[in-house]
Amino acid sequence: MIIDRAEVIVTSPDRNFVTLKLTTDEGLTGLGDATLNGRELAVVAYLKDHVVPLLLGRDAHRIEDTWQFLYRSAYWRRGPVTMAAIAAVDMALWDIKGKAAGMPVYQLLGGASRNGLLAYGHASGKDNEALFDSIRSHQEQGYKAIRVQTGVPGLKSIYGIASNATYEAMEGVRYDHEPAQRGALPNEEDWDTRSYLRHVPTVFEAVRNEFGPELPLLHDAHHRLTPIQAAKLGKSLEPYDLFWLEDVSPAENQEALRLVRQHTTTPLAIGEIFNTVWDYQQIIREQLIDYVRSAVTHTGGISHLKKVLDYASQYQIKSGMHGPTDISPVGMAAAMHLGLSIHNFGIQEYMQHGAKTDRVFQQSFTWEGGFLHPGDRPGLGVELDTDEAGKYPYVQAYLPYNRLADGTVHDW
Ligand code: KDG
Ligand code: MG
Repeated sequence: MIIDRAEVIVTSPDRNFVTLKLTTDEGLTGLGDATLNGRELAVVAYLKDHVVPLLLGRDAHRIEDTWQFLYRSAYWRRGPVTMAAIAAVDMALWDIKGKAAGMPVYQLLGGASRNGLLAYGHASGKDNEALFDSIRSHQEQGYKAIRVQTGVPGLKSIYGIASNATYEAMEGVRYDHEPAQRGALPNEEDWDTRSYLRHVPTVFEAVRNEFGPELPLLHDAHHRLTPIQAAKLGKSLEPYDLFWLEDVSPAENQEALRLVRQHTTTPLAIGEIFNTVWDYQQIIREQLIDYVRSAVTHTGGISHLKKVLDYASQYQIKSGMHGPTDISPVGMAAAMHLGLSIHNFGIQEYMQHGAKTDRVFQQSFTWEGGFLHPGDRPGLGVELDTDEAGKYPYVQAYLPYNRLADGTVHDW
């Protein structure tokens, strides 16, 4: 079975998505997600100019060989653009293999290890009242685990808080939270670490008082803290029994996690901006984290992320795959098939896409009682409606960035 056609489809229903569509000489199609938030067109060029010409005529069944060929023959390894491009090819080939076999991809990965995937949603609010409403609304939607992000007194806008503009753009659907803003320049946000460190524990105390001890709660510090600040936060959140504390310090410094670990028993999750197993080498071997946050889309696809997670499983480290709105329904489906099949599944992040996105990507997954399941359609179970996709051309959008009160650029 030969790869006969490869198309790169860019569409922006509610936000930008990049999708690779492969077609075989037997007429089977496979989809892969190549969306890299705010840098989408770099992956489009990488795919169109350098990958598509190499794929045509290749055996569609040789997934591992194609992965190794794309990774090693480029010479320039790793990096978000390269690994998102390879991920898209990998996902599309798994999709095709599933369709050829007449089986959902999770069956090809070893079959289901559980009945469904516990998922967490994003609750947020500028103040505790708005936050509590958001938590309640997530519980009404069935979420059994909830990420809590909150405004900080004195800061105008901050990561993770849904805005009214977003509600309007999403036709009134609560959408916590879409960080990429359409426009020619990135939005500037402000940041103050001391206020944040003072405020966050008070919010978790209030949430525990209101919602009780059972509800699994998560929080994302989004790479903003130094190791010692991260240690302090982990320690101050211990009484509130978090499911995890995410990205406490910039992820590229693996060693920083040693210091954090020495000071706190709050479970740590990291890795949404990692691309390969090499980024995890030290923190997995030294057991410095509890959850692997990579998305299938940004870590070289199902084949490579499975290797990372198999490695992690030797140390009782579990999956917590990235699933924000910038992971397309194709990338989400790939995460669900992988998550259902591995033994060391932990939790799946699940933000719901908007109605327009759901019209472009027809999906077969189910979401019931707080659990996801990829469905039993052959392949990944997602089809792309090209007419719908064509209605929404690419729109320039950037992630925001942070400045401190004195004007210094800070991690966002
Ligand atoms: O594109 C950036 C987002 O995916 C990221 O900000 C979301 O941190 C995030 C999360 O945990 O979902
Ligand atoms: Mg995150």
